[in-house]
Amino acid sequence: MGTRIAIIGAGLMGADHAKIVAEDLPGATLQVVCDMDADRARKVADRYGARDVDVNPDGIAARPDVDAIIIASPDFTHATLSLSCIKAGKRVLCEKPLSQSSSECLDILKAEEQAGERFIMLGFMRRFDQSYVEMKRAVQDGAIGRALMMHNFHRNVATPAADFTGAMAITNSAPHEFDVVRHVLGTEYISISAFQPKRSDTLVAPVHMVLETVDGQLVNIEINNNAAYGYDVRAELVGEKATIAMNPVNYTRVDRNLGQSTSYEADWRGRYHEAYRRQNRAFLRFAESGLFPETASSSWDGYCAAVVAEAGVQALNKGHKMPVEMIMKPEFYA
Ligand code: ISE
Repeated sequence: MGTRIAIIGAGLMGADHAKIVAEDLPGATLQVVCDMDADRARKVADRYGARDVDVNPDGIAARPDVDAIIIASPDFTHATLSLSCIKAGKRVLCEKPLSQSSSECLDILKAEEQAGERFIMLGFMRRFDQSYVEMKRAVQDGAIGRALMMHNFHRNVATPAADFTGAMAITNSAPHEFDVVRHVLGTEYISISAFQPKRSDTLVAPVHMVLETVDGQLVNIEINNNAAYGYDVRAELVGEKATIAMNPVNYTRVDRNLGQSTSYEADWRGRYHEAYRRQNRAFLRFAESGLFPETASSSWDGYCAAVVAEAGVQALNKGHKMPVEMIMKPEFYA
């Protein structure tokens, strides 16, 4: 039977997690697919052979036939659902963000500390992507010398919703970079500036951010949610002795008509196919053993990403640099 996993949310990411649990996670059983839309839950459950469906997300944590939970419902539900899982003593893989409010994140930190155990692993899957793994290793083993700067590009074909704003580029998309860059560099940010060029149409323009770290490094992040041509993530880390850059992830290229081309994925599920699977395997081991995986993001990392995003939105709205001010890291997360 293995570890019985419930998935809350049967949208794009919920369906992807259901697929991974059903097809690529030996030792796990897809027990329940839950969505307030019963038809949506049923469709995903039938496609991946879940044992049951549910329409009440608030009741999932307490179900005796569920051992661990993947939260993939809308962003604003993540914090409340995470708290109910901590209360029920069930381990959680929560899609990012933990919450868009840093104070809600603090409630979760408090609940975990009071429980005396870690329950939440956050779905910042890029930490499991081989390119970032190698960049982190290059920093740690000194292969590029002291890291000075990290350049990042994060481009989506189009915004997921018509009412997506520049602020949401910072609260919904950029947290991936906020998290993975501080993970690779092993540091924290002290300030953030944010700028936006003008588009000729009404679509959301790219957001360009510059962050400074406590160790005096610079981090550039371009978030372009309307890049049109494909899902494209790039990163280059500049050290004092060498640089290390991410290669485009492609298995093939086409040579034709005196030219050469490769293709882009339409979204992140293909680009991070392997990272999601590594992440979910790490989550399963966490659910089985209670030992928090070394690479994974914790609730503390979720809090850090939320603080940076809040400062980033203020920097964009006010048009000037904002400090990134976090509480001291609790001993519990050391
Ligand atoms: C989305 O929510 C994600 O998490 C994707 O990984 C990211 O690329 C996209 O920009 C977000 O909107």
